[in-house]
Amino acid sequence: KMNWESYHSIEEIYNYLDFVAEANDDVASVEVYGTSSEGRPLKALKIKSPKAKQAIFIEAGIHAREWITPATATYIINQLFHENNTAVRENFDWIIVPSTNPDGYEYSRTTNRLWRKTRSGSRASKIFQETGKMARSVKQKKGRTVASYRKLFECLGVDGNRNWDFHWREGGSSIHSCSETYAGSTAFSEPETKSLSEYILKNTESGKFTAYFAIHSYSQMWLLPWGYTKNTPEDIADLKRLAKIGAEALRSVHGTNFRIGTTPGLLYIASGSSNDWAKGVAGIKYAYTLELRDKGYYGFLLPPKYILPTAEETWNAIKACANELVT
Ligand code: 0X9
Ligand code: ZN
Repeated sequence: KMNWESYHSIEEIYNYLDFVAEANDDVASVEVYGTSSEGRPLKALKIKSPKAKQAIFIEAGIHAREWITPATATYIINQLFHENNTAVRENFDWIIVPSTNPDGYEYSRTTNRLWRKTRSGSRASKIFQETGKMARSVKQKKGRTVASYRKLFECLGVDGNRNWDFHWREGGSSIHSCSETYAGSTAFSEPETKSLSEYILKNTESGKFTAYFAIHSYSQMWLLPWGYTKNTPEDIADLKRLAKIGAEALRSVHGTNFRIGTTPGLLYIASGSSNDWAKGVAGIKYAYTLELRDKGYYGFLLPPKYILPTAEETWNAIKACANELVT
């Protein structure tokens, strides 16, 4: 089982997904849509509703240190199976991925709390450090020195929210592997983003997905596309209208205020994000990024006592959006 009084390991989160799928095996299933760089399964919870005409996709945890986001995603799953929410659940198919970056999450839990990126390169780096030899997975180039290999392994991982193949490596992302916003050597260099994108497209075939929530922390913002440009999509008024409904529902629970705006408007230009790709490539109309609590007092280190209130208000926001989309 699960609780929302403390932050849980990826194993506990995955066990919870399995538990929910087993307890509701008529409608829910766990799908392993890929494998992380370090070999962990990438797991989604899928809910199939026979009469649903629309579907909602929710991803969390692409940034390792944003612990409140996997916790909120499991809470949303919990609520979807609460008897009070049967109607909203049955109006949609749902896919929820509580941790799209399990390697980074575990690294943040065990080694470096403020880790953000994936952990690609970590296996090869470990082999190199322990044996001085190159892993077979690393393409060896002629004339490379030991020092240049050491350099290669100095900085690991890629920003999963700069790695998507839509305006990849344009503004607000870095070509330097040590940067926190490193875009990767190619678009979709990371198994975590590549397989997630393929999984989304596979499920988008039916054209059912109308809403996409990329859940992040922190700063209490409801971010609208685009991230890669200051221009806005032509249907921005529709996106703003639904965002207002969501933010108002969110505020009504504990009084938490969310600002609504585009990423460049409220933060900075960011290209290669999942949010932009979901709208620009997968064609999901209502594609949002939510930045959960708080506004920086605790920042990423949000204490466990705030998990429940944060999850409650976020669920209420998503529920309000869902209800608005059906009626
Ligand atoms: O920079 C990011 O990736 C996100 N902020 S965070 O502090 N969680 O790292 C914001 C991304 C928003 N991007 C789009 N809406 N496209
Ligand atoms: Zn983030």
